[in-house]
Amino acid sequence: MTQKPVMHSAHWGAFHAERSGDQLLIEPFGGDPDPSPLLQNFRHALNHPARVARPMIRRGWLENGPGPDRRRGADEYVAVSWEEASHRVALELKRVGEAYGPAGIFGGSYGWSSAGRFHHAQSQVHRFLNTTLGGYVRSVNSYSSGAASVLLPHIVGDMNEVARRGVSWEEIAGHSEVVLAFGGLALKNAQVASGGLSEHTERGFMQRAAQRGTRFISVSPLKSDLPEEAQGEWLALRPGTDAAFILGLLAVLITEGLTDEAFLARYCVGWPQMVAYIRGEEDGVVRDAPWAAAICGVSSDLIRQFARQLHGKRVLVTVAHALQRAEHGEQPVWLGLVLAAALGQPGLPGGGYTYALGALGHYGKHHNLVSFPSLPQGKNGIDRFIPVARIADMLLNPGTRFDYNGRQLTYPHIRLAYWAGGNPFHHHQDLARLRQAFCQLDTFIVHESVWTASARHADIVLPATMTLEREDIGGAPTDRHLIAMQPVAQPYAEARDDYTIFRDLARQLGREEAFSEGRDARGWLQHLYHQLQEKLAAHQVQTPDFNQFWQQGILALPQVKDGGRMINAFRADPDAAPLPTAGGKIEIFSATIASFGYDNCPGHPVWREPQQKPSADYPFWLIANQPATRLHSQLDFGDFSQSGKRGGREVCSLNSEDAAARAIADGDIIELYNDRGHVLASARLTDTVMPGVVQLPTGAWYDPVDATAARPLCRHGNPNVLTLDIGTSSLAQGCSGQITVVQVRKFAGEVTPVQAFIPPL
Ligand SMILES: Nc1nc2c(c(=O)[nH]1)N[C@H]1C(S)=C(S)[C@@H](COP(=O)(O)OP(=O)(O)OC[C@H]3O[C@@H](n4cnc5c(=O)[nH]c(N)nc54)[C@H](O)[C@@H]3O)O[C@H]1N2
Ligand SMILES: Nc1nc2c(c(=O)[nH]1)N[C@H]1C(S)=C(S)[C@@H](COP(=O)(O)OP(=O)(O)OC[C@H]3O[C@@H](n4cnc5c(=O)[nH]c(N)nc54)[C@H](O)[C@@H]3O)O[C@H]1N2
Ligand SMILES: [Mo]
Repeated sequence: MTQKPVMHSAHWGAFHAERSGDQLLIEPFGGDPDPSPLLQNFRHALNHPARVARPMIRRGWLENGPGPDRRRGADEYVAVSWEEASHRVALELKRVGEAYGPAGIFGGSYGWSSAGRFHHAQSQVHRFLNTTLGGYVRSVNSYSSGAASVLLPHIVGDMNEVARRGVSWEEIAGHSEVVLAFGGLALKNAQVASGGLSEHTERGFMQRAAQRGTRFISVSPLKSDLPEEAQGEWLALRPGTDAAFILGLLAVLITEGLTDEAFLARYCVGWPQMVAYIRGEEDGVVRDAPWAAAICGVSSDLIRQFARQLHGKRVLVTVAHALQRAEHGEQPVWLGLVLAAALGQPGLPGGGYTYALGALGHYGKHHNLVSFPSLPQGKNGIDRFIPVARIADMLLNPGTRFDYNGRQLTYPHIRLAYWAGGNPFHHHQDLARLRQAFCQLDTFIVHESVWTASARHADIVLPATMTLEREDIGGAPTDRHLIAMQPVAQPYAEARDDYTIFRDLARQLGREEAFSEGRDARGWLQHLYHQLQEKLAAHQVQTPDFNQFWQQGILALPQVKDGGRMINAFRADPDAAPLPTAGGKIEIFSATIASFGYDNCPGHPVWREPQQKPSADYPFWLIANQPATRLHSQLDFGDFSQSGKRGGREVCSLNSEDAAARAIADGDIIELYNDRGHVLASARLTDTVMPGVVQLPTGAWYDPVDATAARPLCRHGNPNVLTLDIGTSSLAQGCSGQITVVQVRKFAGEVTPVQAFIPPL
């Protein structure tokens, strides 16, 4: 059966979809100059065997009732009717709510879910818990930018202002002479933006800039972090050592009189403290080029030449999210800013500092005049939270105190966790420890459309529709198209959308009106669209009515060119337009951060030895970065994601010489391991990964041979079996999962097929 193509949108692009038999034909939106191949992951997704067909309850929970249980992750499931499932969920929420209040419920529900702004699952969970149970323990910051989003407001300004309204791609194409990208500018990453992006323009901008003569330099352990189009240079640096490298560059600039002292004096606070630290006046350690070279694995000559080449040029420094997703991840973010300041660049067209350029399709873009309204969340009656990546610590250590951004907080005792639209067994570190943490709960409820590892650890799994099975509106503040996301199929089996599930639960809890305000899903879409119309009308912009918008499928929105707004005004007149920091200037030294007294994040940026570093037992750095073939774990069974695997297993790239030393051939199944577990992957030999480094992307669904093992073996290739679960520092407590240390060998055990996509019993 073939139907008319409909308009739809994902985090990785807008498209037309049409059913043809059991396949979907996907045609990228015609206005997209460089559509993402990730779209092809939808092709066979609708009826994939990994779909959750019916409400399911874990046998142990069904038989014994709520309570801590070590069988989570290794139990059977029993199919139940919707009536029974939602009745049991409602009763359990009532029980926990009455006994412990909102402080017993964790509703952070971190995760990317789908592009539609109404069915945004995390917003639905929050609204539901606020309107029915009076609130929940929430999570703050993100896995993306945990360290940076806490640090940047202290030293220059809000992260979104710096990343999204920093230096624009247009300015780079027109003005930058050097783009120094720590962590590179991989096009694989800019394919994606939350809420969707209808036009992929990074490739074109890099081409334009390179043609004009911009010199792109990628500092990274992987050559692939800079696309061909940039015609750039690759500087291979040991992972986790960028802070030392930048200190070495600063030392050269200082010694050779190449710093912009006038800029530093007028626009910054704390440069003298930085200089004293580099010169060793604080502790006797001189941080010069040879000192940095020994840490980073490059020559001191290279550091000297590199520093000299930056002087006198229009230089833009950008630091990828990846660098701060590591122990002391605050430091390279801070030092990137200090380097830009020492060169006197912030506020000049195409120069200065921008955070995470190219890491997401949002960054370096223009903004819509007004943004699409989000679903109102209601009021959370309690103010208890954790930094998002401290979830396992919280579940394992209730009542324990921890540091965060100058505060001492206490982990609450969580009895029930509710998740929709995220996959903690994708995003979190040290999965064996995470399983232990989830085993402490009384009850773990998950809405999912597919049997992810998180669903397999839940007590109650409620089948959710996929985005393709419902109507919604897709939009992002940096995308000039609003998309009417039209359904292409009926819900799979018994799946329901998150809103319908919550509305039914709210009814059983006697709070339906508070949750729904009497609207069905279409009613909410119209309501949110009308709010957008009103916001635009206040700027004299007329828009078609909802029905017309729905028929045309797309609406072009007016934008403003506000890139660099904050920093340009500051440069023009720092007294009239101070930065939103304590001193109104760029803080090379922050008295606020110093006052917190954290040795792992003092008042000015530093180099601190990480707890993890290569050793005789675990000599390799593992880079666990974002996958090129999917968004996180989403649609890992999809056509494009599968095309990147070998024999169904994830591919691990390693340097040919390292492989030869271990008699590993291309295509061999290798085992990566450390104290936390073992992971199998297919070896790919290459010279584009520096020696001493192996790379295994995130997102292969966790497939433990024995989930209850203390050091589990994942036969599919999920690197979070191996990553260490510690915060970046006492300041931000961010996720540090980007890098860890491992040993690698040819796998000698029995190889069994990947079973991650076969639903549990
Ligand atoms: N080691 C390591 N770990 C990392 C990172 C790293 O660099 N290294 N990166 C981190 C980063 S930056 C991030 S953002 C996280 C990402 O972590 P997540 O955002 O948790 O990952 P996703 O795979 O996007 O999870 C979204 C889930 O929502 C489900 N879903 C989609 N739509 C709906 C819906 O409408 N309703 C419901 N109920 N479910 C839906 C999908 O099936 C999927 O399972 O991972 C982090 N983890
Ligand atoms: N295709 C695709 N794109 C995505 C995502 C996805 O899942 N798939 N996820 C999106 C999300 S939610 C986010 S937050 C962003 C994340 O954006 P990032 O965190 O920046 O992305 P990564 O690919 O994890 O890392 C970028 C590169 O940094 C390099 N790197 C790692 N460690 C170091 C280091 O210590 N020093 C230096 N100099 N370089 C290092 C690695 O080689 C890596 O390829 O990506 C977004 N884009
Ligand atoms: Mo992220």
